Amino acid sequence: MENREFARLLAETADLMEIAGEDGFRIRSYRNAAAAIAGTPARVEEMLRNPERKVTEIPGVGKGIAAVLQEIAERGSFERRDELLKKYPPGALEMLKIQGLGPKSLAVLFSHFEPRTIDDLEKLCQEHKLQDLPRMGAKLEEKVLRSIAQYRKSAGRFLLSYGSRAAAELTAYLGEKAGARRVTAAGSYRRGRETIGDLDLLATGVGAREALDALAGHPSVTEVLGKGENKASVKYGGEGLQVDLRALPEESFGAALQYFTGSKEHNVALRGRAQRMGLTLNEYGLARVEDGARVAGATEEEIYAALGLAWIPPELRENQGEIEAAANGGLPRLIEVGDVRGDVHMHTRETDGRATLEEMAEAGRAMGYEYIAITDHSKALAMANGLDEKRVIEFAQRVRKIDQAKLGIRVFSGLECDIRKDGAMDIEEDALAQLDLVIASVHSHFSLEPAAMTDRILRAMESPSVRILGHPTGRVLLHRDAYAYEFEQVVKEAVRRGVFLEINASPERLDLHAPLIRAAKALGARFVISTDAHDPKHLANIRFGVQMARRGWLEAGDAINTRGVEDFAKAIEKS
Ligand code: DGT
Ligand code: CA
Ligand code: CA
Ligand code: ZN
Repeated sequence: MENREFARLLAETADLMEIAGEDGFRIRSYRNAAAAIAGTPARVEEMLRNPERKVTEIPGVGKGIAAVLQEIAERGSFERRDELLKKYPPGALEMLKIQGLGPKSLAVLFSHFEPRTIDDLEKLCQEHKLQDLPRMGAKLEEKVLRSIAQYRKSAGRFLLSYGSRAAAELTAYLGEKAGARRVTAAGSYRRGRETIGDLDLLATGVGAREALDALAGHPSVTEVLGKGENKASVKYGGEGLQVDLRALPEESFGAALQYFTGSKEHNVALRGRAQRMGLTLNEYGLARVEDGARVAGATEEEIYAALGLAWIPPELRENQGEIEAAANGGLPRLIEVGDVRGDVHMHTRETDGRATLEEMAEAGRAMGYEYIAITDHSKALAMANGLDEKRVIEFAQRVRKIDQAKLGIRVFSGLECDIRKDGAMDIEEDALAQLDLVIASVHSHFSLEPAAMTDRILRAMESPSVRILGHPTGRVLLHRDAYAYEFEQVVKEAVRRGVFLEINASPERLDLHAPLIRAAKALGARFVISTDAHDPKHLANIRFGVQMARRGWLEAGDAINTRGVEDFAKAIEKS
């Protein structure tokens, strides 16, 4: 079992304890332990098995939690959790995922009504029952209804980053256990969609059949949904990601990869093209209709070529004009991870990050970057210990003094400055002017009327120091929708003022998303791709941001942080 799985069970139980109105100290100890376990590099499962190690070495894990972890490792749950799950309806954990309903509100709700499922909760809101309860009103009912709709849309989907960990783990495992030489991930995962419904794996060549059996034996596989000659389907991990593994002969690998990469819309359009050329395309290959003679199938390249097309990168396969572009030499030369020369949005211990400036610089250097920008939070984010004017100035001076040659990487002094409700910047202009790079971000009041939100962001960009609009739509995947505003108007203003739009590579955000990236590019926008790292290891998330940029048809030149350090410095000079 993975650390995050242990952490999830603890955090979930803490929520239930809070609904039950239990002692705050105990609840906190569960939450702290959950956070520590999620962030610890050592594997809890391993530590529990190894007599020379103790889980109590993890800060925040005492004897009590250690016993709980032991129980989880043995049977996947623990006594306290089971008791609480019995006390509350089965839908309670789901209801906790609904925005606007914290444990405290749920406690009140449960003491007056008996909703057992999300559907019951929805009905209570529609019948305006929440309004009768203390500190709840019509606004909350609306918010909960919106959030339920959002929850239903996202239920059963998984973050791309989760798919990525699962794919890496399973591919390595199948190689080791079954000697499978070639296991490749297809489906929405390969297309780099920000969330995936399930994970589609293909095995070809040596060990492919054996891989079907081996998959069922993986320690994180909780259920085998089906297993046949050529296919196995399983549930993986505590949240039940479905994994489909298909075994294929070598000669149809390209056709199968093409077929199972999708998207369905792309495939339908491609098959139409094949038909018009007297060909038929399926997961086994491309063949002539008249005599069934095989034309292509071993590689994707030969299939696309036989259809008169350049090979189309998976990220573009959404039937959004990529087939036409591939036919007439109009495909973009998509940006690649290696093009990125600096990461320009990250946090340190100064606010809510985990590492020091020097550690982040070292991590940036290890990524092969020429530069980074440290962009901690501003004071409006009091919970994150955001910087006030005085600390902003001190920080800028500190960066000026550090020995950049010794660090081996250029460090820009920056700030992720909150945009207040009225559009004012959270930090005085004089202090902002001392910094190399200011990102303006919305972190509060997400549900303003669209017109007010538009004005708010437009006003923020009036600050001459602002160079980047951070995570421009504010969405949090599977959790919170984008806030509404006049995107086009904001982009036009950003273009006019030389403000770059962020493609935030944090796996929970991936904001901007592809259609908006493409729309913004058409309006002349330029971008930065940055990770918003709160830990040195988050810098590796850049690849998800790059994948999003690729889905938005971006080339290297469209992102400012593909430039060398001097050019980048010039691009962020204040107007
Ligand atoms: P997901 O899993 O919801 O994130 O999205 P996909 O795109 O991975 O969809 P999935 O797993 O149902 O199928 C994987 C690919 O296989 C899909 O992108 C295209 C192909 N495929 C599956 N079923 C069909 C089908 O009935 N017709 C066509 N044309 N393609 C299909
Ligand atoms: Ca899939
Ligand atoms: Ca599938
Ligand atoms: Zn932010």
